[in-house]
Amino acid sequence: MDNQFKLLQERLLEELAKVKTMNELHETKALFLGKKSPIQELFARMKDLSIEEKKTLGQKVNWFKNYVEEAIAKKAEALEQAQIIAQLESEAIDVSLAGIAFSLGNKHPLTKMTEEIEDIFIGMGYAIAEGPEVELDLYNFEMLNLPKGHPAREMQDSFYIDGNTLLRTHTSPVQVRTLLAAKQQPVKIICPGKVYRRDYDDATHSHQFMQIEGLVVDRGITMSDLKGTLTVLMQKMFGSSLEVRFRPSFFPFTEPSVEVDVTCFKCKGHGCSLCKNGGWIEVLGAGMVHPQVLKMSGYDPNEFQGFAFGIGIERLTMLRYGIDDIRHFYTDDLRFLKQF
Ligand code: 2U9
Repeated sequence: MDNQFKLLQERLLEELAKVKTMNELHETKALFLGKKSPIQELFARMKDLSIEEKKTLGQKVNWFKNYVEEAIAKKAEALEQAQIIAQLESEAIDVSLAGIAFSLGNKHPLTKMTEEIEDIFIGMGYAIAEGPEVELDLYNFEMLNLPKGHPAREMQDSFYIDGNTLLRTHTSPVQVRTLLAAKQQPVKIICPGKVYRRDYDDATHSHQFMQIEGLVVDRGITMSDLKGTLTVLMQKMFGSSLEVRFRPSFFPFTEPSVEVDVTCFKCKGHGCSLCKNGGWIEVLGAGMVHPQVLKMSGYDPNEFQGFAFGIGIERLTMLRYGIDDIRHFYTDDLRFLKQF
């Protein structure tokens, strides 16, 4: 009998040595303690033994059972440990390896300039309005005091889609749409966006460029509101010591109209190549909204007045950073774009 246990013990150790997985371990356990195992056979045989024999065999069987369970538990622990070690090894990170460099992009200079101007106007209580780039002749020209055949239309040679539809030549139609929707309520907006003109592309012209236009319509708006607002804008952008000059000009949609110059921010007005020795740089156009334009959008010019302005984003960005060719903005050369 003792010999039988010894053999079982040896077989158990042999089997356990072969076990590689938890499943195999369960199978081995069943082999030695399960229903058809030799141990169960011994139990079954016990009923035919004397009390004394039962006692001795019972003790041995129990001892063997404990022995098997302990050996199985030890093997289970060893398997778990081995699995953890294998996992750790497979997931190991070599912290001394060189990393993969992430290249962080940056905003396009035109986006940066647009956002900077937007922030200044938001700070003065303006809302941002946007509209379609494919526009009706009615909103792009007619309602801005540029009827069919008006000579000023030719200065904005346009991309027509059909007789009534074109790519907008300025963002002014967004202002017209806003006025119509506001139905005689005051309006205070800026309109950033892309505009299109049939132009030959060169260092200072592009058939597509960006504008920000602004419009304030309310009771009692005067030319001094226009001057104050645009002076604040320029001083916030180029420094508080900058001087602003308003020269008479002409636009069909404003009366009176002005061109706005600032003291050259490169030479502070002494004269240099940037300001062509004049000491002043032209930065934008503006004016009081023409009474006819107010009337066409449903506002009584005797009750409402307004001022409007237009900024060419490319030109302003070129002046600020000393960029000599407008085409740099559109050719996606990283050597250019990474400088902003
Ligand atoms: C409404 C009434 C008036 C918009 C204005 C300008 C003056 C202007 C140019 C700047 C450089 C165009 O991009 S540019 O070539 N724009 O000088 N724009 S006043 O006036 C409006 C607009 C809408 C209803």
